[in-house]
Amino acid sequence: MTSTEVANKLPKDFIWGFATASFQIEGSANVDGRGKSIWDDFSKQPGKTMDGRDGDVATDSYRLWKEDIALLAQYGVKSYRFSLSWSRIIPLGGRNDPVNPRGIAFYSNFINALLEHGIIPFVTLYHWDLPQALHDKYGGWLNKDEIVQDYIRYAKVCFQAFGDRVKHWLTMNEPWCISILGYGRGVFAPGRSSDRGRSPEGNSSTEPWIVGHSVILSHAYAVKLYREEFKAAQGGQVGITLNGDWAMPYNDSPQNVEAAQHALDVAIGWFADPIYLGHYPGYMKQMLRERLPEFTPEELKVVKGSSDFYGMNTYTTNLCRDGGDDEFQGLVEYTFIRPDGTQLGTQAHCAWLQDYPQGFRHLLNYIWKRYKLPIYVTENGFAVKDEHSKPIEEALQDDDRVNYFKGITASLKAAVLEDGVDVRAYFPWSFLDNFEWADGYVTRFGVTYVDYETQQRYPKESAKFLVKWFGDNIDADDRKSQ
Ligand code: GBH
Repeated sequence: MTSTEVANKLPKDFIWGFATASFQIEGSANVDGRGKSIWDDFSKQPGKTMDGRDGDVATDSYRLWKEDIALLAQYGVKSYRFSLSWSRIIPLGGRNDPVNPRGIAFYSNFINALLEHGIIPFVTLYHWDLPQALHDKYGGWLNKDEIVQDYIRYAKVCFQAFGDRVKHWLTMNEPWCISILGYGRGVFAPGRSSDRGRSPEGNSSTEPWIVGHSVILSHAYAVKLYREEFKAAQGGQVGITLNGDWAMPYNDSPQNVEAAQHALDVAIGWFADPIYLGHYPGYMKQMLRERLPEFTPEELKVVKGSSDFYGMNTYTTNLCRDGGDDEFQGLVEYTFIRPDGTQLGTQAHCAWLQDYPQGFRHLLNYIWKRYKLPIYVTENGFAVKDEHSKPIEEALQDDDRVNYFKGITASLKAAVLEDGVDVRAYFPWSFLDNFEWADGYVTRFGVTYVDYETQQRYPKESAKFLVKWFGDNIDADDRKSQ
């Protein structure tokens, strides 16, 4: 490129690929020495998933992993984001419990096969599947002193076993979801909540904040370990990935402008502010007072600066109005209906998701200005309304998802090339339709259709769109010689 030419492509080392998580795809729950995770029994309890189905088979990817990698290679992805199942690697989870060699062998072979296909492994250590034994023994994330040590040991086993080949690590997926959905709303495992209709145990006003604190510390001490004992030899990067959607004031009233910031403080700042800035957001302290745990000065030193990059999972935009009593949203009400009665965007299958690509560009700018680190977008995607009840041929024409990704990729390019935001990676969610947690198999996020009767995979139009878009919009190595 000559100096007079304006860049119109993403840089050549931009990483893109698709994402998944262990419990959502693997199945083979009782195979090769795997221990149970908190999702195994939870998903089998009546009423916990929309279709009453569990994760025992999912997309059968533990057995079909070679086919999955062949499809990724066919798509031509540069990278694949997947997560490790803690209870396959350490069936009972704890720091003195035995490591399962068959669990290590599975992921080791998987990583080797990715590398043989030239696909960069992007590995999440924890995507919500806590070993059941740790929950039973001491309450899992509720017990800071125990869980931090057990998590560090798990991380160490993974760095030792895979770190010679894995150079991109994510410690945790979406701590807000772990805390709020698991211990506040009680809709995700372990399902604790103050709502006694939902759970015999739990305290939604205290437990989520305790859990969030444990997750931050577990992340931070695992990163410290990586930096002190592995980074020099292995040379990888390690960080956390946070969920968070753009918050837009419902109108320009000062209360609603402030409400939008409060929404961001609880959705994102709760974790990002301590990790990148070294303190909980002032608004969280004001809202929760003594219910918000405190870091010791020694802990804070470990927490601040504990992520090499900003890992971002984002799906939608919420219009924000001051009020209500939902602390999990910062005492802010969310809506998709504008003051003039129009909808923000196309409605997805899930109530919480509408398509509003401008919000993605705003969020990238907000994160970049506030946290000042390169951004890896590790999840972003759309579930087409009623896709599960369409015949396959129709489901493959996933126009709403294609439009979603058209909007998002345009916003991504504008953020990088016009706004100067340093985005280094983009992973659409998800590689495959899969076990969508409390939605069971009703909600489909895949760019690849999975026929659960046969476990056949069929690329949707959205997969074709994304493959072509990234092929066209990343600078080729040989660009200079053109
Ligand atoms: C991701 O979370 C997950 O990482 C992934 O495993 C999952 O399959 C994917 O989304 C699709 O859902 O109405 O209060 O219950 C997305 C972030 C944040 C989206 C919480 C749903 C619901 C909030 N999620 N949100 S609430």
